[in-house]
Amino acid sequence: MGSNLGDSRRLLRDALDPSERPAYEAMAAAAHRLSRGEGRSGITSHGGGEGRVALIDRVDAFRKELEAVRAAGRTVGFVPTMGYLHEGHASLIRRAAAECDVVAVSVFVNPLQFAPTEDLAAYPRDLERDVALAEASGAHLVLSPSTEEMYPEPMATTVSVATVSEGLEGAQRPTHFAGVATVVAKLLALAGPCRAYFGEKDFQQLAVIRRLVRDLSFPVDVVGCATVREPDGLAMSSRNIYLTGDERVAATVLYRALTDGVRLVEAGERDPAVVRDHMHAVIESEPRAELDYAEVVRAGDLSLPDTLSGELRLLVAARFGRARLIDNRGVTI
Ligand code: PAJ
Repeated sequence: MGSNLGDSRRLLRDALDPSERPAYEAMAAAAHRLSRGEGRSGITSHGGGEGRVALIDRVDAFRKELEAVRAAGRTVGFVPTMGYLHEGHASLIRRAAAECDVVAVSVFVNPLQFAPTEDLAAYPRDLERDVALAEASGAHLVLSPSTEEMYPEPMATTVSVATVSEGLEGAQRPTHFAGVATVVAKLLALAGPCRAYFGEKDFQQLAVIRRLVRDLSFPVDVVGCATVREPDGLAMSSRNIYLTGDERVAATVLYRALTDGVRLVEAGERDPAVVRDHMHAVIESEPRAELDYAEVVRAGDLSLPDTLSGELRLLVAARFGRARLIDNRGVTI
């Protein structure tokens, strides 16, 4: 078997133009390593079918795998997540699989982006299910490092992105975006040149990451993907698991407020305060909702316009019991 593989690989290689042989060799070696699954340091293979996904818990192994993929002339798509994957994450992985040769997903609940009062310990986790869902959506590698593997010593370096981090979520969660920017910078450094997929669901996060990549010249194309919703409009989120039955019904008020806001703008309203106040009133009409903010900003830099024009984003945040939920919609006039 081994020598057959070797013979056929040699035959194929010899048929190629000499200039193409190194790339072919690197690709064949990477494919062989991926198909072998077990036995590599920090890597195990999962899943029963043809498309076995490699589960990697070591950051060096992850870096090497993706380097081998690129050495073979193949492109990398990367989808960073905190796990407990749902259809929103799956849509990012499917898009990456449609646009890239090899898709890597990271599953890491990043302590740096949680304040001491937030839900780090309670954040839902189910790695086995995540690996199955990632594989079914087209992923080839899942990086799932421990906290010690990601942060072997307390981080002395923090990446913080001014301006776009400051309002909205940044005002409510002052240390959050530095935690996000720091882990994303580290994950992108590990992944190397790639297309990286992020959801518009976390619109401010997407703006922070775009700015980070631009300012620090990461060799990464950031791809923003549309929000996936439940049939009643609620944006999918790992945190929806915290909602009781009544809160789950109440939480649809966020999408209703955004939809009303978009309609107002489309109907000609140009005063941001009117749109904001209307969204406030809609959310406050729901007794189970505790409003954090409702705002209309310029989509590009999240700044507050005096008069509404161009590409705009409406953003809302509210608490429903234990769950703090965010959502947003765009409108262009
Ligand atoms: P997490 O909340 O797991 O989300 C991972 C990615 O999935 C993010 O880019 C997020 O915007 C996207 N996503 C979540 N819900 C979505 C939905 N309903 N539709 C479309 N995309 C959706 O965001 C994070 O993790 C972390 O902050 C991370 C970037 C991984 C850094 O730790």
